[in-house]
Amino acid sequence: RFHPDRKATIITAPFSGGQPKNGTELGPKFILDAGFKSQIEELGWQVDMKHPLEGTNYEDLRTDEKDQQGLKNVGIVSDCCHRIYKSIKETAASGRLPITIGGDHSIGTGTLAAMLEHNPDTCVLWIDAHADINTPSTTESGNLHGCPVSFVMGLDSESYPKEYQWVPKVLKPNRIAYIGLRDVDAGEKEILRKYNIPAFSMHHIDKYGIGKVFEMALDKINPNREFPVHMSYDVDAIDPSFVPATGTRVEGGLSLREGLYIAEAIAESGLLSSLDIVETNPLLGESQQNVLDTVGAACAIGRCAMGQTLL
Ligand code: 4U7
Ligand code: MN
Ligand code: MN
Ligand code: MN
Repeated sequence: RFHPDRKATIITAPFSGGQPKNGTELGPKFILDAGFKSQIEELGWQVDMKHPLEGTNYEDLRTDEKDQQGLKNVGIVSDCCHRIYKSIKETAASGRLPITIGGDHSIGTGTLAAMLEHNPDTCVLWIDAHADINTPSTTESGNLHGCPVSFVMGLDSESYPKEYQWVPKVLKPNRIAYIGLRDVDAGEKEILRKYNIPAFSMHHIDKYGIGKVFEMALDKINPNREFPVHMSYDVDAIDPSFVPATGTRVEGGLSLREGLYIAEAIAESGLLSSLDIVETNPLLGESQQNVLDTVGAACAIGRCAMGQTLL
């Protein structure tokens, strides 16, 4: 069991440069205003905070233009990820469990790089409607929140912009598993197949049930349940009827209970070593209730992963 002394650090990542919509940068504020820190403290964790993006003005610099390579906002995304990376490395080195609150999922490059350098045995559960494994050559949108996994894997590395050269290529394809997929680009499917990356889609969840799928995912990447697990949780994995305030909604997602079950199960395993909760966009709800539901779900994911419903 990792982190028996229950010390965690909330790392805020108010960032939207990995995708084109305003508001993702407000995720951390809404989640914290909903009482997230004290909710985790009530579970017996000692919690402190880090704000590695303080003093930046990425929102003013974000554009919707593609560079010659077809990528958007490479400079700010790389800078942001590097700050997150340093902050998480420090946090993990001090023996605390980093909980990174986004922000869009482009920050995943920073978290993955930090946790895999901290412990190269780390394996990854990527909970998402999307595979986020586009490379600069396969991405059609040019939005870097669709690419965070590829950079740390070093896929198509000859196509990387110079800004990304600091990223260590530390993630092996047999150390990441996906749960919740239902919108995967053709180029991404090819990558998943080519590297034989374990990917559990909504189809598998319907077929086997979420309990079995969770076990199957861990069996692939962590068969002896010995390695620490980084869980990167994109709230769009959960169906938009429960989590409407997010930028890339895809129908037919996890029920709220299935989504929380995944977080509870990782807590139950005792293997969690770090957690991202990303892609909450409080400006995208059509009503106040939509925003409350989404922020509430993001907080619940965090509480469940940190042990709330363990009896
Ligand atoms: B998220 C997409 F084309 N694959 O690359 C892309 F469908 O972090 C979506 O999972 C990426 O929300 C979604 O732009 C990124 C698209
Ligand atoms: Mn997604
Ligand atoms: Mn994502
Ligand atoms: Mn999204």
